[in-house]
Amino acid sequence: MLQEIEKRAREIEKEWESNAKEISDLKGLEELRVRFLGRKGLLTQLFPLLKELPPEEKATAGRLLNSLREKIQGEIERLKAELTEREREERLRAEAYDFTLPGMWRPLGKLHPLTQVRLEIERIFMEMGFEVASGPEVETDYYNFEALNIPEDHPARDEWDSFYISDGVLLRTHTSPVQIRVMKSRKPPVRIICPGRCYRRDTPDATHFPVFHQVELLWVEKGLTMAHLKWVIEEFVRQFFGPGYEMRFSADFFPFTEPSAQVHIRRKGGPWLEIMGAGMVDPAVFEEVGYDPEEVTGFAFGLGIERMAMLKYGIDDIRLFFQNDLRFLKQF
Ligand code: FA5
Repeated sequence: MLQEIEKRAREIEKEWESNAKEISDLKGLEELRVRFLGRKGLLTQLFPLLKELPPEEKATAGRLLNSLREKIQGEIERLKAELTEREREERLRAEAYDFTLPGMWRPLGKLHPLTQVRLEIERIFMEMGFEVASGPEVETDYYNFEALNIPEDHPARDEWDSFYISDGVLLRTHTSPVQIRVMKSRKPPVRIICPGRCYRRDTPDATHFPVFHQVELLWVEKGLTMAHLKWVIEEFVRQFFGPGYEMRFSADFFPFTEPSAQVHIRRKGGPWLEIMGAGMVDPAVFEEVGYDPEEVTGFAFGLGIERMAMLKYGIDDIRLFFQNDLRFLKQF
């Protein structure tokens, strides 16, 4: 019986040793502990046999089994500490940031310079008390020409040659039709600006493009004069450009304003650039929209956003805005 127990103990020890070598995680270790030392464990099962041995053999076998149990227990403790540490390190390694990796790079978009300029223009006029209005880019002959006192055979139409969608329907050549739409829809006083895209059959050159942007302004109220017009434009130019620029008014003609003017701007010493047409609203236009020209007066202008941007940023060719060359666009 003693030999039998000793033999079993040796086998268990061997089996433990080979099993313990294979262990790679805490879960496996716990399974092994249960298999050898658990309530029905391989080693545990030998202890009841001691009762059947004579006293002197019992002591020998008892020592043997106890020392084996202690050995296994000791190794379990050691493995447990080792595996815990290893698992902690693995977790840390998986969670840790590698600061030597290259950073993630995401290109950041920007507003197009024309959009930036438009927003700046809107800001200045909104602070002066103007409201932003809008109208369609596909317009009828009536709003684009007729109602603005430009009848069908008027020579001014040549200047604003456009792209026609169908008979009497065209891509608007300026933002002035919005004046008509707004005045027809409400009573004076009116104080609006209208930024928007315009189209003309202009051959592209350094200062012209077939698609461009204007900002229309219209102020109608009792008692407005040319002096108000001049102040609004001067104040706007002062805020938009700051010092270092010069402005000049000169006489012009538009069928829908009387008198009419054009405004040129230049950087001190640079070439003049026409930025807008302006004038006092013609009585014929007021009559067309149902306002009484004896009662109210008003003024309007239409300025070119591209030209404003060219002057502000020192750009000498309008075509750069539409080429989408990132080397150009990134500068703003
Ligand atoms: C007009 O379009 C009038 N509607 C302006 C106006 C409004 C006058 C209200 C009186 C009262 P004009 O054709 O001059 O006017 O154009 C005004 C501005 O638009 C020009 O000064 C210029 O800055 C810009 N512009 C005109 N055509 C082009 C183009 N092909 N490319 C770029 N900018 C242009």
